Amino acid sequence: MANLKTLDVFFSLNSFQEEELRDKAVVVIDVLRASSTIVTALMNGAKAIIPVSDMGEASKIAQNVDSENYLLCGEKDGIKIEGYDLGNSPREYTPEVVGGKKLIFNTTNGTKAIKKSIGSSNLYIASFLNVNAILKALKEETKDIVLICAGWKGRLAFEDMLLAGNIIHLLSDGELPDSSRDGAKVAFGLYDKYGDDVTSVVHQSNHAARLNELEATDDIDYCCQIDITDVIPRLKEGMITLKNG
Ligand code: 3SL
Repeated sequence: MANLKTLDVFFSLNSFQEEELRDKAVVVIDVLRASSTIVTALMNGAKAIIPVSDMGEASKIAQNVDSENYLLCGEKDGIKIEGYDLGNSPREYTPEVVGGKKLIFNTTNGTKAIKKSIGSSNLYIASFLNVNAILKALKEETKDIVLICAGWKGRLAFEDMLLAGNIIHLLSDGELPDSSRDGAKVAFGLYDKYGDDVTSVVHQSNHAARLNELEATDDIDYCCQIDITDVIPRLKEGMITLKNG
């Protein structure tokens, strides 16, 4: 971890100000389910994902693009938005559906966290599905690193903090770095305690309970898979594309 300066974790999209991200390398995490869906879409051949903050912004963009090449995607409170092509189950984002398309993506917390982080120096999207690929990108970074957990409506989400802790463990070979700020220490400790059994602890989280009510239990198992892909989603000029794509 030769180049690492400081390492911090913000526990929700309401727990930081945009200015705090200036000149930082940022990783946005929303395990259930926005960041897992973004990773899956790129893995399955989507050309780009345009994150938006709300329905107004999504429909403004949708009105001005060629609908053959774009899909309108996302959810509100976990439920697919009426009139959208896709919801937020990563399992909907198959190669047949998203291959070659650009996606306008609007979610309750995840895309808001991404939009709020746009002023950072580099912005990546992490999930358990691509954790080692993100590690590789972070090892090349010379900036301070901030892991942003999207959380749920301003609250902490266990699964996001768990992945943040996993990333810190991997970055530091299991030793808490001296450069860790308080948020990083908490995430590191959480992963230390629960990291041996990611799937079963994530199933016990508050967000898993919400997804169970929406009959999206299979999405939880899907999002807890470790390293099924080496895609590194990175935001550039308002679009998320593959870092080396
Ligand atoms: O909050 C979000 O961005 C979503 O990922 C929430 S949900 O998993 O679709 O409920």
